[in-house]
Amino acid sequence: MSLASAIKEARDLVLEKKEITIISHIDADGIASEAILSQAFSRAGIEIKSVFVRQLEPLTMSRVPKDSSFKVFSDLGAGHQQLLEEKGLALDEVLILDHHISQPGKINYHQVNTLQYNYSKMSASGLCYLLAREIDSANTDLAKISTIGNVGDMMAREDGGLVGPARDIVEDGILYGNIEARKDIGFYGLSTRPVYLCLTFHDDPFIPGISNNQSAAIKFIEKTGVRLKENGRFLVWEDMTFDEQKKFTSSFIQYLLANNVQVDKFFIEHYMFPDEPPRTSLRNAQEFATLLNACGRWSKPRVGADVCRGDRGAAYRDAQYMLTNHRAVIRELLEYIIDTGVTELSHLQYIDTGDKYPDTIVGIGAGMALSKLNRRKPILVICSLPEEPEVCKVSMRTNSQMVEEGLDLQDALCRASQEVGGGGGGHKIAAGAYISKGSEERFIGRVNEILRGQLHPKSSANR
Ligand SMILES: [Mn+2]
Repeated sequence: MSLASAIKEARDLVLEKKEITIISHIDADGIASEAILSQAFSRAGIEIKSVFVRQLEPLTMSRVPKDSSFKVFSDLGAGHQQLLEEKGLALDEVLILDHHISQPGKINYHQVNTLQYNYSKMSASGLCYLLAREIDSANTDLAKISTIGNVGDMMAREDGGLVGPARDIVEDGILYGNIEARKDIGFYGLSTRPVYLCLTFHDDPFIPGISNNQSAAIKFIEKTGVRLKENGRFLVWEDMTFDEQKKFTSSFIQYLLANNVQVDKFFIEHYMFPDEPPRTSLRNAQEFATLLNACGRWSKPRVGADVCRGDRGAAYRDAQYMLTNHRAVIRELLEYIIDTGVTELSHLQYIDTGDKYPDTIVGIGAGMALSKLNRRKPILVICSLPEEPEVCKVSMRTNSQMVEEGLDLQDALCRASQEVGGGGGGHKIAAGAYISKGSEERFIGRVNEILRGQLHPKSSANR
């Protein structure tokens, strides 16, 4: 069956229902998924309820209501079908829309999974959008939310933009008029971050002499002749005139060439939202996704979903507050890692942050710390989980240079965690795992060996 016909089947399934409970994940993709489904279903006259969970486990399953409503699981469910069975959910009560690896149980639930169609570059919010559009072709306004989810789940990370069906969804948004796709300099924060900070914080690829060096970044901008400030306020990329952007870009390219850095890696496709106010986090997919992630990580996914649904009052204020808080804690974690120092092994560096920081942000902090440490050694951060004292969470980050040289963190963490009875997943550049307390040392040693094997595949040390 093709994806299109699977989506049609899913539509027939939901359209005959009167009440639906949406169960979704708390990250940007899960929040976007819920915001898309809730709107598509309500517009079709279906009564809806939503539940957000951090992950499906016996404990969180209790939040899935035992009632007559049809259950739609988005951005989760595929890997935990056994839990749905244990909950007593019957075959005709469930639809799963997911992009994670499926673990079939005894009941063969209705499932649409991107992996069934070999689409590894589209996440759950992509599937939710396709379903929404199948329910009513007028739902193309939701392509924007889907694009936020796809970008938030790093689907655009490896190819300089979204590709395949996720890119087709962008096209719907362009036609509708609420997305603008623009190939531009690959800075994060085009709408809210002063350009000199975009330069300072840009560390992958690393800009020699400029990354992590604020005064050099300011000097560079001054040299290009574009305005650094206007009326005492630092300019963000979007504030600059087209001519200034052109001028900046050509100086930047010259600088990269002079420093032997591959230029094309610095240009990516951005997804801008012309219907949102300039200089806000709502203005482009990357920053909007960060806003949603901040809501999820501070246990307020519903606030993020309300912002997706258009709330620019209380929900937007709360979301902005969480974003500010989110950034402050990440900055604190970053300082903690740098001040405390990491332990270096031959092929990685690690630190245990214990229970000092929430496990939901250690990965981000690790990624930011990496550029200030030895960039050739991936960073591994271990932290404990307050609700699960038997388990540690591991987050690991590297950069595109090291991925190009052969590193694959997902492979390393999956293999090493399985050997100690845990589990892992993620991407080549960023991955995570859960392991049992007490196995940390053995686990880290194994990850180090696997990374060595990835970099030196022919060496005899790699078995
Ligand atoms: Mn996802």
